[in-house]
Amino acid sequence: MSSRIQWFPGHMAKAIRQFEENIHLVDIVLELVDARCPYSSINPEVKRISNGKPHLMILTKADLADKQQTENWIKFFKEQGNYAISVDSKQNTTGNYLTKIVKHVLADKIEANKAKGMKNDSLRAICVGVPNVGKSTLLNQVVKKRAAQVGNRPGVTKGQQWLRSSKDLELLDTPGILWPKFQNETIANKLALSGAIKDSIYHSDDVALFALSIFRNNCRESLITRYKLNDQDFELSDVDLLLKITDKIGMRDDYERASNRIILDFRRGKLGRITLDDLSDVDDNE
Ligand SMILES: Nc1nc2c(ncn2[C@@H]2O[C@H](COP(=O)(O)OP(=O)(O)OP(=O)(O)O)[C@@H](O)[C@H]2O)c(=O)[nH]1
Ligand SMILES: [Mg+2]
Repeated sequence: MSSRIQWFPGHMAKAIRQFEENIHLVDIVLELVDARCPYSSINPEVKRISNGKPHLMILTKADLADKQQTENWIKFFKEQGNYAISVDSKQNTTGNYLTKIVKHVLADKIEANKAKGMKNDSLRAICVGVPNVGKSTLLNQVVKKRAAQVGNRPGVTKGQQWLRSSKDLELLDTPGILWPKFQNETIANKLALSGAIKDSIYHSDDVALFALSIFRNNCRESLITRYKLNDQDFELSDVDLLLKITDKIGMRDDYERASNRIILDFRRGKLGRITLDDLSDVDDNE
């Protein structure tokens, strides 16, 4: 799949360049990853560009991810020396929670500012992450208004935008960034499934087949209920299972339409809370 897709359009290069240009303006980097694929949505460029700045990993859309898996991933990231939290940005309390954590991570800086008599100096944060991960939604929660445009497709935020909260925090919202090279096709599939990649640049049947290969182990009961399957259907190959589902949900042989349905059902949480990344996916050579 990755070989067939132009992953790195010009505006991605521009977004990375802007991130590099603005890193010196901020006190902290908020790196958003999708709780459903927290490992696959880490952008290896972010740590490099952050250049040692305080860094907070935020696992977004935790309401859609498996709770236990999210805890496992947070523990993993903390063991790697990161600050890490998970959020559900649909909750109105999330903005205050994030402000509190940012102030905790920057406690030393706040103390130093006070000592210099700069008590009211704003803290500045930049928010980065793959497209559609929930950057603008989260920042809107912090500033408590719809200051940034949001939408359920990648590429909604087109340029950088400063947002200001009443709590001494200035936040730089940025367009989503994908990186030049994907380590492998699995990562590309997970990002496509979670909605980080424009629908027009992948084949929905490829992504749906990938999804079924995971879901048949992760959420078999949900598949049975939602698509009117039975246990024997799971003896079928992924391709035949997709054709079976297509038929069962009344789409005859339009497997592409059925593929889109499966992808959307996952994204909307209709198949339950599912995490695509497993700790066993971690590459020990990193
Ligand atoms: N269920 C759930 N949906 C979320 C959460 N955060 C964001 N969303 C949804 O995800 C979609 C994308 O949100 P945005 O805030 O526009 O994402 P973004 O990262 O700014 O996207 P780009 O600007 O395109 O890079 C929207 O439909 C949000 O409602 C969350 O915590 N849980
Ligand atoms: Mg945005």
